[in-house]
Amino acid sequence: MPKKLVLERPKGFYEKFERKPGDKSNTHYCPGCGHGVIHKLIAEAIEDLGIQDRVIMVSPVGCSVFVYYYFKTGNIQVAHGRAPAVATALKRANPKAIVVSYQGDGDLAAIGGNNILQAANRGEHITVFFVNNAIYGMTGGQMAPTTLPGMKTTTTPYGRDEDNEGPPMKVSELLATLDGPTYIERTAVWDNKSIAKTRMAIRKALQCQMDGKGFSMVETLAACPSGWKVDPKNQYEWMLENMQPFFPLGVKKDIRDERESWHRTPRDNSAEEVSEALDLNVPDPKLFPSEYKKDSYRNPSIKLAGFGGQGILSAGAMLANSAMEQGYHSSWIPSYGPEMRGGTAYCFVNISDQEIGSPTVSHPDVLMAFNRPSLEKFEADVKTGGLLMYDSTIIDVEPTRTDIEVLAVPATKIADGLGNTRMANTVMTGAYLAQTGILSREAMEQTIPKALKRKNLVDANYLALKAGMEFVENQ
Ligand SMILES: Cc1ncc(C[n+]2csc(CCOP(=O)(O)OP(=O)(O)O)c2C)c(N)n1
Ligand code: SF4
Repeated sequence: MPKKLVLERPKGFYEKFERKPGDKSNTHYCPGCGHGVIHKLIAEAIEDLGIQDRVIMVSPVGCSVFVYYYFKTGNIQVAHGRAPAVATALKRANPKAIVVSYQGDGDLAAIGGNNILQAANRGEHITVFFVNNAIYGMTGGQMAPTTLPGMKTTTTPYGRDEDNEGPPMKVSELLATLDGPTYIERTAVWDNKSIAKTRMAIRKALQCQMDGKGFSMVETLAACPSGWKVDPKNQYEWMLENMQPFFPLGVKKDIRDERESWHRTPRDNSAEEVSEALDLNVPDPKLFPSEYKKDSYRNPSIKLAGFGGQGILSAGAMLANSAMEQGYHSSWIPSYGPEMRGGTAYCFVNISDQEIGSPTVSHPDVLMAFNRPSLEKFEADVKTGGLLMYDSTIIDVEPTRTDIEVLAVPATKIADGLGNTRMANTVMTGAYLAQTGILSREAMEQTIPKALKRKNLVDANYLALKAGMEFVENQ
């Protein structure tokens, strides 16, 4: 009986591509684009290897940004060039997942050059499909690190000049020199034979990860007729003539047989071990009990904002540290302006009796504004029912919100009375403690000497803390 040929979409793809209304059967790629062929080979491999329920595709920025509309797998879309870093995290958090980073040459070799280098060097257990079409396709055909000598692009209108722009980057050869990777092969999709080899290489790379053998990558030379301004009918000849000489095909590294199968196990150190290694005090939750003034003051997310040099970041760090001393979970993230003095500075602090999901704060429960631009910029972000504290010595406007609690603290004036206006941050911190009761003065007093580089300022800061607290208590 003759074999029946069945043409159907691989199960690794969605049945319908729901990217936009209308035609649900086609991808967004231009006619002749290499991405479509490579997608199909990967989708077939996922189906045949039986790993669809374990695959997480990491899609890049570039023409293949919409990978997640096509692959019926786990999907995550990431910032330009950062796929190897995100893939690293996904794999380390889910060692049983098969994590695939799909990247173009602008994404992988230009903006993400260091990302791929470090991930390969660490021997991350991920699989990278690197589509080398020698150009930035999505943005209209600029030079990529892999652009060929003499090739005209919008940024090399006279052709890539090796004296000026350097020669094309051979990423596979480069990564193959590292100890980390296990399997690296360069293939192409310019005729049936090369497509068959790419099919095999894709399967080997995925199998390498399934076997726990470490980092695998397949670089595939692919067409971008739109970027190259080449008629799709002639693209294969063009590739053979122009790409092949610079990017020799073949296996660049393959030590799968020599490598033991191994899996990275996430570190699972106890709180005591971490505290000992980092020389931290093990917090005793009973040491300084909180006396919340209101239930809404529990578990605050706080934004402190002002000019660089006002001690915004150190006030935030002191709050987060003393929360830790008191047995809370806490987080602190600084944000620096480019200037050392006088630029903007703000930080996010979370204090919680629960684990903290995300350290960033877009809508704070508490805003501490230390200058007028910060008040004007961030007042609107405070959650309804939240608390806005501002330094009324230097902010000469009043907040306008009526659905939040507002506390004007003449922090700079109080600090000036104590001999140093730069302690306004500690005054404000004291006011916050007294207003909310969330942290004890004792916990804060333990933190101050650790936070201050100049030890002669410790006593003055104790006074500033006390003065801030008394200001609120005497209201
Ligand atoms: C941070 C950042 N920088 C620049 C861009 C603009 N940008 C979008 S796609 C792209 C190049 C993509 O080229 P490549 O990785 O070769 O993929 P292709 O489009 O050829 O598939 C650039 C520079 C961006 N989106 N984000
Ligand atoms: S611009 Fe190039 S890479 Fe992008 S879809 Fe079109 S042919 Fe493919």
